[in-house]
Amino acid sequence: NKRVRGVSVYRPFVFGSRAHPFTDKDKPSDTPADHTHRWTIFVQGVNGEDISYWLKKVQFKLHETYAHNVRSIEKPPFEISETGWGEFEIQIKLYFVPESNEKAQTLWHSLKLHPYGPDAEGMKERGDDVISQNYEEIIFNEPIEPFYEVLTGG
Ligand code: SLL
Repeated sequence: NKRVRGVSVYRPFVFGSRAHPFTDKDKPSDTPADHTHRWTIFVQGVNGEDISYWLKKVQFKLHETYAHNVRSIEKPPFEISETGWGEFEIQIKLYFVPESNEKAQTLWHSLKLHPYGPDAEGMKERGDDVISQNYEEIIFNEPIEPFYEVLTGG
């Protein structure tokens, strides 16, 4: 398969976490006593844009305190929801569609459960969700022709 020479294709996406502190009222009874939050780690398009035409699978590697801590999601939404008590680094591995012939790429995200920044106290009092997310762009340098067609709708 020939590469499209001199061409780079950029695709934006967002990855990160949102976390919600349990209150006595909304904590499910089957949740372990020491779990304080429900959280979600996600990879998604900007403004809900579909990214599944280039992203095939996302593998999230959670802390070893979680059962089956390596989890793969093969279709959107590319996300995992869990409950827990602690913050940790999550490894996120992006696998691209087979036409791309591209190797998987690894990202890291620090799961945030606790409010931070200037309004941390206010957020805590109100029980606001804690959102920590990054905008990223993946760059496909000189994609092979079939993938270039997939990317550009050719
Ligand atoms: C810490 N280094 O000590 C971190 C580790 C691990 C968080 C945090 C587990 C849940 C379970 C959970 O919240 N682990 O019981 O499955 O802060």
